[in-house]
Amino acid sequence: MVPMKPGVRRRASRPLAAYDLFADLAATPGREVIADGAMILRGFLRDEGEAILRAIDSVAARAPFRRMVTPGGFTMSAAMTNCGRAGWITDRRGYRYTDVDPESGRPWPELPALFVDVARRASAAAGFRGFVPDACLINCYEPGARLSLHQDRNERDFTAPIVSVSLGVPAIFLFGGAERSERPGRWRLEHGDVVVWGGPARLAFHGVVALAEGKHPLTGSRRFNLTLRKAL
Ligand code: MD3
Ligand code: FE
Repeated sequence: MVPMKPGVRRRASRPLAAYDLFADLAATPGREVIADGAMILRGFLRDEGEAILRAIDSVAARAPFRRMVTPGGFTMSAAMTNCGRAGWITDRRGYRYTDVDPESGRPWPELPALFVDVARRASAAAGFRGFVPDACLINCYEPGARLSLHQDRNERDFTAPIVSVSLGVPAIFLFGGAERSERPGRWRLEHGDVVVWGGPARLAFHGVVALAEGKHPLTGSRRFNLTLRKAL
């Protein structure tokens, strides 16, 4: 038997695997719990921002950022690209993962080893075991760009967490509940902050408020977000 820390309650039955240490790790300084299963790791990658931005540049050299069209015909305000075995796209036919970049017909660039390592370290810091991403969506926000409330549902396995990395100009992140109608909470995410979303938070509604004007020494007026996922 593993002795239980006093004051830490665990579920009698664990509904979702690989998430059993969440409550203990949430008590670490610099951690903020958004909801059960969703944890901010403040400044987790502050010292690695430049290296991650260089890796984003090398992905974008082979698969340039582009603004995609939703099935309803709207052009998204954030520009996106992907790396990994699967890349998330949207067009008039729907939202889905593809193994090739539709703009070039070539496979998406490989996941940089640094991104795989970041996903492993961050998910472990939030108590999720064995997370290996195969997809990374990279979002680029200019002032005014936003992401309306949505769920991430195009992945096959909802037991895997999602790791998101914020770089550049800070943004206000919206975190709602299981229903779109639930009024979302607001969380400011800054350069180097990482959020891990899993367990009961995996299918929560979320979005990003229109980016304010700002200046960051490494990205100028822009914000980048990496979303590391297990898509396949
Ligand atoms: C909460 N991107 O690309 S990832 C997205 O800042 C997306 O660009 C946001 O949402 C951005 O789909 C932030 C944060 C995120 C990702 C998945 C989640 C939050 C989540 C899944 C469940 C709950
Ligand atoms: Fe999302």
